[in-house]
Amino acid sequence: DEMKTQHGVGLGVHGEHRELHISHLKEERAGTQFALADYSHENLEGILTYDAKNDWSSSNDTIFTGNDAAFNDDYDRAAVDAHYNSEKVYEYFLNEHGRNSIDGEGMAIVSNVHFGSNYNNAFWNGRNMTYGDGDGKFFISLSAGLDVAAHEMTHGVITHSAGLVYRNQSGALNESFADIFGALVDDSDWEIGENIMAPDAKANGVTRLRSLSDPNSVVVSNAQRAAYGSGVYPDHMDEFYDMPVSVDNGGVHVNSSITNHAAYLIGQDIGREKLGKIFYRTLTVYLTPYSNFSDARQAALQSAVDIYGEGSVEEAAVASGFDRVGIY
Ligand code: ASN
Ligand code: ZN
Repeated sequence: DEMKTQHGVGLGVHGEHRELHISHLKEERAGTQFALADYSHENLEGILTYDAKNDWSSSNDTIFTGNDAAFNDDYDRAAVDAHYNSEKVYEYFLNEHGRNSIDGEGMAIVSNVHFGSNYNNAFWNGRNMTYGDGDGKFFISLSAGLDVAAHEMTHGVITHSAGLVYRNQSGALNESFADIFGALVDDSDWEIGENIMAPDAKANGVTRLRSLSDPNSVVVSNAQRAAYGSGVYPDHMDEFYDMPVSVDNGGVHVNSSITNHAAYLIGQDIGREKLGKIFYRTLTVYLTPYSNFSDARQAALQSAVDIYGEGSVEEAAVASGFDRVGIY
């Protein structure tokens, strides 16, 4: 098959008009098709969007295709957003941090959409991103969230950098960096998942998944509540959930909110761009697989000193942010 870079268009989950990089796929028997395969970026293997076709395999390799360059069908929407958002996250890491893709060496960025049936989640499986369609009650298609895409892709960046082990405090840091970069990629808000909530969730007051600015304002999910007892996301070490590893890998999705909130406080002081610089350096230069919250504080302080100097206001902002959530 010969694949040639093309310009395409599509409709996003919320009806946005999207400009896309796609490919022209010439197959002798099947006729001419267009694929969500973006080969337009120099030194990048590609941004590829696959169709899981409601199967429960997250490592299929069927490229998402259409008969023309306009991906406007209802079924296309989740794929259009995964494809579009992947490119946005790629550009963020490249332009803000000089990182070329997930591994820093131009590896292909692969998303699988229409994973499973009514699946209310998205994940990084160690090699690619995978998105459920949601059940339409709690979630809509999860690829509709740029912050969700950035969260999942950051898990990939972490795999290829600090390698934070996915349990207890190192796991909560893994989750937290995914949320922090999720929030930083996604324009100006400090919320995660505000674009993927479905009507029933909103009717019950669940308007986002997590909040970096005010973690306490979000109640933990039904599934989490069963395990944690009722509760809200913590914003201070006084509220740390001491969970067994059998529960959410030791509470990685809730204790992450403590360092999330520290990042928010730092961002309030010095702005999102400097926060991103400091936390990117923290993640890619200093953190290691078993780093804990206290290590993250030290690493962020050192990163601030490296970039902005000893005694800088940026260093002070980092100290203050971690102080205020009780991490020393
Ligand atoms: N969406 C979740 C995450 O990225 C899925 C999971 O718990 N693995 O963390
Ligand atoms: Zn995650």
